[in-house]
Amino acid sequence: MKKILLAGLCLLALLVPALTACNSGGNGSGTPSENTEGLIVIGFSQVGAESDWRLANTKSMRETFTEANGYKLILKDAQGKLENQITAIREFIAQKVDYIVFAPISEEGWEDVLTEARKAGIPVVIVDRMIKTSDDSLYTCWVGSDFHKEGDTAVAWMEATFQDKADLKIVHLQGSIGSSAQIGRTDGLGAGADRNAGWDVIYRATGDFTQVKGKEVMEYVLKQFDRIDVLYCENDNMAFGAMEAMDMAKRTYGINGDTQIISFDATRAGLDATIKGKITYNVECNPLHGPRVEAIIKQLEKGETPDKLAYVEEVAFDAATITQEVIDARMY
Ligand code: GYE
Repeated sequence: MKKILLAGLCLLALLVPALTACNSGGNGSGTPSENTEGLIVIGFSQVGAESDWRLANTKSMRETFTEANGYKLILKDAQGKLENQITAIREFIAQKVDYIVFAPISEEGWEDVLTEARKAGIPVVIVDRMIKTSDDSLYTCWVGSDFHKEGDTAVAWMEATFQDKADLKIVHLQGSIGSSAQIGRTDGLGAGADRNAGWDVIYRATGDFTQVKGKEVMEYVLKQFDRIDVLYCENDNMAFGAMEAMDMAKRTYGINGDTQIISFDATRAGLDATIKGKITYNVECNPLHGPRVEAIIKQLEKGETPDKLAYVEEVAFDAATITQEVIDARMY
């Protein structure tokens, strides 16, 4: 028995340095539990699967961080819960992954776990949404969208389009409260309503970025209000849900209807609805972050310093001018 134990220990002593040496991930040295020889180990904590945008984002990460490309991707779906995301990051630290990548569910709540990651010497790349912290040494860098700009783009279009209207009844369907995407898009409308005396936000509620909740909220809203000029909807999936509710209630929407829908994401399905005139204006949010995160990791592997903050270029689509070619060229 003793002999077996001794032999086991000797084997372990031989293996540990070998595994550590093979684990080429630069700063984050260690021994992840699975067989990762020669691969860079990425722990990626994803928000969930709430929308088409999110599915496209997960796909982009999976397609980029393949073993053929030299990576071992450990992807954890937090199912929309902050505590799951924190647990996932703690697991990545315990596993000694080479890089932690995460899309924060909300902006607050990261100081403790990121301090632990920093102590463990594991670089942290934030993707998509942002965190709120007074200590930006808690993360290596961030890449994602300018959500305030997205909100401002939508509102600038509203100001130009509805300038002749004395008053505007607006329903505001918000994304998951506390997420950067919600905060930026909501702030845009808030500033627009402050500037334009005739704008009246008659109802505001969250639909959590999902089609089901978008529909549910809209069913309630339609019972309360006969006149809705604008539905400012913080993503395509909630807009699809709201459209279902409006169809059922026999309310008209779109360029020829009573309610103009403004949406965000401009996914392929969102643009299909835009070219059909169901969504009047759709602000793009690009989910294809896999290659962007990979470019950052390549820089870090070479000892270079990536930009602390990198914003993705985005445009917006008007039902009046969008073309089928734009939709056909879309990757998501
Ligand atoms: O707009 C929404 C998703 O954070 C940009 O999250 C992302 C948002 C996106 O669920 O559809």
